[in-house]
This record gives sequence, C-alpha cells and structure tokens, in this order.
Amino acid sequence: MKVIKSTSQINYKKGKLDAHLLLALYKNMLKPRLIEEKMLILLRQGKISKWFSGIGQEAIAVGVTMAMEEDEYILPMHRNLGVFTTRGIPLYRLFAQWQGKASGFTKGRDRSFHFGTQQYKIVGMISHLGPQLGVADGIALASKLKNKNQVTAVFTGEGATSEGDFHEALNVASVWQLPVLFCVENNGYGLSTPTNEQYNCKDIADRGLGYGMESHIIDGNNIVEVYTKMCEINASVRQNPRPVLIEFKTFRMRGHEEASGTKYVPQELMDTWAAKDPILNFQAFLKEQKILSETEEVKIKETIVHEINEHLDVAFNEEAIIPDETNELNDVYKPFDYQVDNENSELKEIRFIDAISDSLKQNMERHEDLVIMGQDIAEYGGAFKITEGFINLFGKDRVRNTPICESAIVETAMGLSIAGIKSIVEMQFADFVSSGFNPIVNYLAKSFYRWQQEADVVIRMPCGGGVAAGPFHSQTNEAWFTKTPGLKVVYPAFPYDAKGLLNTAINDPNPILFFEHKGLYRSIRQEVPVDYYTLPFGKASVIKTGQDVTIISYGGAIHWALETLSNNPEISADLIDLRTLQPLDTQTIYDSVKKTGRAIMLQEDSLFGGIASDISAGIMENCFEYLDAPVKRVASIETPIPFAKQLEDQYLPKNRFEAELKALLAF
Ligand SMILES: Cc1ncc(C[n+]2csc(CCOP(=O)(O)OP(=O)(O)O)c2C)c(N)n1
Repeated sequence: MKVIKSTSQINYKKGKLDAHLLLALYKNMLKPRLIEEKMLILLRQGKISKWFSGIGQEAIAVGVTMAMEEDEYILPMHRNLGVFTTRGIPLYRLFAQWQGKASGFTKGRDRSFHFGTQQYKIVGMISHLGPQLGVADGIALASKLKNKNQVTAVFTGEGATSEGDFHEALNVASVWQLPVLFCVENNGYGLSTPTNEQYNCKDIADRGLGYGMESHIIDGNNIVEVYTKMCEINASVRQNPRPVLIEFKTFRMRGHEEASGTKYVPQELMDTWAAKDPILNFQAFLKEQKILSETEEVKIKETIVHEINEHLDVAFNEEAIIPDETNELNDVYKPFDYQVDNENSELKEIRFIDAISDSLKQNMERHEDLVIMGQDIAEYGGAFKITEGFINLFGKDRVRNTPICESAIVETAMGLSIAGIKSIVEMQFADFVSSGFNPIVNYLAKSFYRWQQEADVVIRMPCGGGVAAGPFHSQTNEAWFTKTPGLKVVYPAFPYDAKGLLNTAINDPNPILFFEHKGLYRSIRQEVPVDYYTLPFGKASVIKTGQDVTIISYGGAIHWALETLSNNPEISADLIDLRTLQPLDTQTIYDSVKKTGRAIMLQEDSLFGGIASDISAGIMENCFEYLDAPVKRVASIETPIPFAKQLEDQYLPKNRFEAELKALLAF
C-alpha cells in the first residue's frame, strides 16, 4: 500500500461499534489487500498464473462475512479473497490452491477461487458465474426446511446479473421465500463491458420490485455501512426468512484479470474511485478517531506480511503433485457402498409407471428429508401423474412445484446436497433438460472431482419417441450425458428394473440421470416385488440367450428387439439389456460377443455419437479375433425426431432392425 491519506473521504457512522470491532474490520480488509499486493509481485515474476483482483472491493467481502455466523454458508466469486481470509483459512492452503498443490482444496484439479470447503462453510464458484445463485437457493431451502434460522449469502458481479441463472434464482427464492442474501457487487465493468451495455435500469436494486423482493443499495467502499447494514438485514432475515437483493456500489480498480489491463476505463473514473479506497479511508478514519496509531498500523502490517511470507514459503516448498491416473479416476465419483436389499416380498403385476411411482413413495418414506421438485408435480401429480397423491402423504415442503426454470432447480438440488439433503428433480419431459444443461454437466458432474462435494441428486427424464409428439417431446438424449465424467446414466426397460434401479439411484450420492421411456409407462407390465428392493448399477441383464449373435440394446428399443426375436424364433441370440449406460457392463457384452462372434446394437437415438458407437469401438478393441462379421449399429436416422406418424416410423430404427439382423447373420 503506497499512499497514506491523512483525512478520510468516506463518511463513517460508527454508531455503537467499539474500537475492537472497528480494528477487526480494518485488519480483515488489510489482509486480502496485502496478499494481493504480494500476488501481483509473484505474477510479474511468473510464479503464479492468472490473478483476479479484488483491490478496492475488500469492504464488501469482509463486511458481509463478518456480519454472518460461522456456520452460515457463503458463496463467493472471483474477487472475494476477503471472504476466504475472514473465515480464517490458513494462508498456506490458499497459496497451495493457487499453485495447484495438494494442500490446496482441489488436489490441483481446479484453479484460483474455484473450490469450496465444508469446514469453512464456503462454496466457491464455477467459471460460469450465475449457477452460484441457484445453489444458494438450495442451501437456503435446506436451512428453511430444517428450521435453522440461518442466512445464506451469495455474491455476483453486475455482469453476471444478465445471465438467466440470476433471474431464475431470484424468482425461485422469492416464490419460496428463501433466506438468501443476493449480494451484487456493481463494480462498473464486466471485463470491458460498462454497466450501460450490461443492463438498462438505473440501479440493479430496482429489480427487486419485479421479483417481489426487498432490496437495498449500500456503499460498497464503506466498511462500516456494509457491516452494520448487513448485520441488521441478517438479524431480520433469520427471524423472518426471505430473500433480499443488495446492490453494493463499488469499482474494479484493476483489470478483469491482470493481463487484460484497464485501458478502456476513463482515467477520471479511476481517480474518483481511487479517492474512495475502502482501506485507506478507513485507516485515516481510525487515526482521526485515535483508534489506530502510526506505530500500531506499522505493527499490524508487519504481522500480516510476516504471516504471508511464512505461509508462502510453506506453499512454495510443498512438492508438486505427482500425477497418478488411478487417483484421478477414483475421484470422479463418490464411492458408493451398494447395499443389496432384496426382500422376498409378495409380487404384484404393475405397469412401468407404477414401478416408478412405488419407488418414489417408498423412498420418501425411507429418507425422511428427501425432497422431490418439478413442474406441476404437487396437486396436479405431474405431467404423467407419477406423484399423484404425494402431497397428502408427504406435504408440500417435500413435494415441491417449481416455477419453469430447469437451471435454477438443478442448482437448488445441488445446494440441497451441499446442505446434506437428497433430492429428485423431475424434468417434465427429458427434452427440457437442455434448459438445465449447464449446472448438470458443469456443476453437479464436476463437483466431487473438484472438491469432494457430492451432488446427491437424481434427475428423472421421461423420454423417448414412438408417441407422435414431435421434436421437443420425443427425444432420447442420454448421449448428451454419457460423455460427461461424473454423471451416472440409468435407462431401464422393465418395471422390475425401473423400481430396483431407481431405489439404488436414490441411495447413490452421485448425480444420476434416470431415463424413463414414456412409451413404456403404460404399455409394459411385469410382476414386481411390492416391498423395497435394490438392483446394482453396471450389471446388464441377459434377457435371452443363444449362440449366433449378440444383440445389445436398452430402454424402449429392447422391446423392438424382443418383438423381432419372437417373430423369428429360428434366430438364436443373446439379448443384452444394458440397464445402466454409465457405468457400462462391458464384461457381459464382451463375454457374449466372444461366444457368438457377431454383435449388433439397436439404439433409439440417432446414430452418430450415440452409446452404440462406443460399444462398437469397445468390441473391436477387445474381441476382434472372435468376430465373424463386422459389428453393426442400427439407430435412428440423422434428423431431429419428426411428428407425423409415418415420418416418425421412418425415423426410428424399429422397422429396419429385422433386415439388418438377418444381413448380419448371413454375412
Ligand atoms: C457463462 C460465462 N460467460 C462468460 C464468461 C467470461 N467472463 C468471466 S468473468 C466475466 C465478467 C464478469 O463480470 P461481473 O459479473 O460484473 O464480475 P466482475 O468480474 O466485474 O467482478 C466474463 C465475461 C464466463 N466466465 N462465464
């Protein structure tokens, strides 16, 4: 810190705050500033990578954090070093995190502030910015459901308020009256974009009205104002849970990140805000008030600098991580100890849809916190009536109608998981998952690998064609997810499997996409145990056994294969129902292909990039010398799925399968 001002330019109203507390606010702001000044030197020396500066914005992170209880969650962004330091994280751990070392928080797997820690009740961002806001909704929902009287604070820049996630998260928080503090740091620029190109209202706080939400504007450079107002708001929200939108006016004094500079910012603006520096002004104020002497100031700074240097030594001296492929692979999924639970109960013939409904009901009984969320699932019972009657059994707190906002609800589910609550999200149709795609593939899928935080969420996906419902109500979009490490993908074809696998999915703490072919809902019946039972993931079921060919399929297409075999009793085939696509039971596939020497895949999705392609490649790589014919994939044609029946029939592979199977046998 170079300039020392003699008089304060900010009007501090210290009210009842005592000298001890004022000094604590000062020290807590000073620490991130001095760390940053050191980081800027290290950056110039090439000793650290990218740096996002929060210089000039410290009062917000520090004031908000100090106004919260230690066990209340904070979800910071990339300029909130002050949150991490105020929560008392040992500095060497932060330095190790930034250097990609093992004593950081992500085992070198993610950079800068992209991590969370349950120990310090901090949930760090993902690069996409906006998803933080919906995750805060989930944590706050958990606090409300458990009557904890806690607040959750989440940060965002003004730039990220333009993302849909912001709108969705505020709307959900307001409709559900969740105790979230939405803290917008309005620092003038989003990278190079000034506020007038980002939004078209006077203040972001004005938006509160539209969401039916209380809002405030706070001088983000005035630590006393930030702290006292946040203490007041927090006390009131703990008593009376509700969301509050708070706009902190501040300024970004350095580049978006160090390499990007500030050439596009008028010098005048820089000078105006430099005069409002939150630390220099507060320091001058403390001196005016005789709370801080020159000697104390020097001593405080020396102590912090000493701490920084000591911890930097620790981090620099720590060995670099030695890559170990097994370690990496073992951390993609949270270990799950599958429990066999096969009660020998009475059997009852039920439809596929009843199997899903039974499983959900039995799980709501077994897991007392389990929450189901989805559009129209409460009184209306869901688009397919699967949760009909559930609110009478479990109440509206646990069977939650949601606004139409797939992203925010997936993020809310993530937040619930962070706070220790399992949840199930029903997509009204699997097609609509695209509106919640980002948090699934970037937040839920990567969170365990990044910082060992499970995403204990099942996303139910009513999917599939053959029902003349057109391009947006017929897709089977499992391939969007099978390629993303961190997700499990389950796709049953029979009521027995549907119930047992859904039970396992709900027990498993990993994020699971559970596909339910809606064409099977009311057309497929089977005898199913009335009581609860589980089935393991990664175990295909061999429905028919034979000698001449291996047929591999799943979901609705299994029933086309069965029909083909029943129409052609002379064909001797192994028919493998994969049941789960991730994990995939390659052993059963390869054993069968080695026996029959021929393999054909039947997939409802269009061909390119589907799971059939990967299975085909796997067979080539593992069973080549056993093959008597090239591996064959049969799938839908490369168009979107059409509406008119004759077009849909042409699109789907059902009618082509028999000829392809016979051609393969004749090869
Ligand atoms: C979805 C997404 N789009 C773009 C970016 C690139 N990006 C990262 S930070 C940023 C600016 C964010 O501005 P703001 O929210 O105002 O926060 P600030 O950096 O000013 O603190 C941009 C464009 C991103 N990370 N994620």
